[in-house]
Amino acid sequence: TQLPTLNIEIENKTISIPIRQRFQTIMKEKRSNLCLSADLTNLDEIIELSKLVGSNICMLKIHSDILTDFSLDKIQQLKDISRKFNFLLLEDRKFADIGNTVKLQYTKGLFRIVEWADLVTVHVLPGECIVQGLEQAAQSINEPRGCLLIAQMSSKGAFTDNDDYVKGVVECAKKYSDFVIGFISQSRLTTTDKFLHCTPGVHLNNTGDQLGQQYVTPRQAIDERGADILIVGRAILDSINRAKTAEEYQQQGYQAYEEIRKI
Ligand code: 5BU
Repeated sequence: TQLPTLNIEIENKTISIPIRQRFQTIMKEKRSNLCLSADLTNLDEIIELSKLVGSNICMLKIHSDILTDFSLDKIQQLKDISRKFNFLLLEDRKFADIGNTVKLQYTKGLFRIVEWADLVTVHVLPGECIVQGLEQAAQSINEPRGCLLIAQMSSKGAFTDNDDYVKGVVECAKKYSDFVIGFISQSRLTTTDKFLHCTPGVHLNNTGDQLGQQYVTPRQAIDERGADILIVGRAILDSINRAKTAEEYQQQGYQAYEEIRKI
């Protein structure tokens, strides 16, 4: 099945860009492998923050179910900003149910995620049917959509710390590689550059939080954890100057990425 692609008009010619290629182009053009995890409970505040750091990030990740003021109007505003500043929107939904249910969760309810999120996160615990359900639902939208499979987690004692499980996730990614563009991971899982490895648990000053989160530095995430994309939340959100801190993570992250991945 052919997934819809983003149609962009250039000199009256329409070209189609698949989401994987678009992501890689954004990273190169903006010299950024920084994904801001905007874990704030107010969408108005996220909208303002996205304008402040829009030029520093390649992706903005949100949890729509923690927002107290979610509306489709406001999420459309965020989508417009993401197009203007050229970054992707990731809804960290962590789908984890059977194909039929995730299809409904992706398209219906208050959030109608498929209408605005370029990417979503997915647990493969239920088996490959979860990816089939989401991919089917994505075909109702005339814009490119993709997902990141959660292969490994950053939290202490995660049950994803199991080789057989991770192997299964990688197999699933290979089988559905039109829709699956990468992983949420804590190590390099494939030798090809086809799959983007996105790594949460990144902080320059802390080693963890009180609830099991475990941090490494941007350089360690890339060098030791095989990251392409750094997912950074509180290190930026809790800093005194969010814009300046985002710029620091962008610069440190991309410099290490260029050196280590030799791109
Ligand atoms: P932090 O503030 O940088 O710790 O936030 C990390 C974000 O990444 C947060 O939104 C988590 O829900 C998300 N996350 C994570 O921390 N670890 C994981 O393994 C996965 C997601 Br999957």
